[in-house]
Amino acid sequence: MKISCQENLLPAESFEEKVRIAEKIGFDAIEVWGRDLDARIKSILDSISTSRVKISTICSGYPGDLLSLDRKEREEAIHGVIERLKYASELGAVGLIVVPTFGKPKLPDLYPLYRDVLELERKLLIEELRILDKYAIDYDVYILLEPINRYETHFMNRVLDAVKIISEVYGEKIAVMADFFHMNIEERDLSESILSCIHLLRHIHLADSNRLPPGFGHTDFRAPFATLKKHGYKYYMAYECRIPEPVESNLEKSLGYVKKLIEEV
Ligand code: LER
Ligand code: MN
Repeated sequence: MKISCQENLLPAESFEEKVRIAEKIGFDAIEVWGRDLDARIKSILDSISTSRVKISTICSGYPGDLLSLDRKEREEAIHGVIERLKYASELGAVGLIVVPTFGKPKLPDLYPLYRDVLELERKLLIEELRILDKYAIDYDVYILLEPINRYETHFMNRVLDAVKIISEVYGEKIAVMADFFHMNIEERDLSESILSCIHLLRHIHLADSNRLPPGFGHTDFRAPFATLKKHGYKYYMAYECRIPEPVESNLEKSLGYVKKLIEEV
């Protein structure tokens, strides 16, 4: 298991300095945001060229909405995902994190043509993922579908929702990413949930119950970490949380806690 940290959590102005701090704290990689990558990719590549720190993943940052009612917005999202798959490949990252939509449904309820709006959304997303899978194969990176809790989206709240969608795409490069903060709200048992998607699991977001760093809330990471270890999970877990001041020493403290747990389970 390798551990990454989202770029915005690292207390520095320049990317070069963030890489230095990530390395000093003991992270293996940095997760970058998908915005403005065109302008930033060269300096990101330059910054990691002399470091052991890698780029684990790209988090979203594309325009549009894959489940918008407006064709232009869907096309923008499809194009934006394709562009970031290329960047992921150039950065040597595992893939791009994709949240199909935030908030309420934007499509109409077409009952009885579809059972409900969720069925229509699922069918639309599956067709889009079939298009995107071809690019992901070419670039040899994953599209990492992220289930998000019910307060942020109505669509794909649980890891099994993502597994079911992927099983209908018949794609090679569509995978699940599991976020401990969202799982803590939506799943009955963290370890069982991990187990239910382990064959498709290619990335994880790390946060405690209160979205502070692991060790600062009440999530019990032991059983899910043991499941990951038992099944030889070899991809990244990336910190996505709020870090209380002083940021650098709290990141260090939490990372120590996570590494010790992984060793112990
Ligand atoms: C949003 O809550 C989240 O978890 C992000 O990873 C989505 O991009
Ligand atoms: Mn997340």
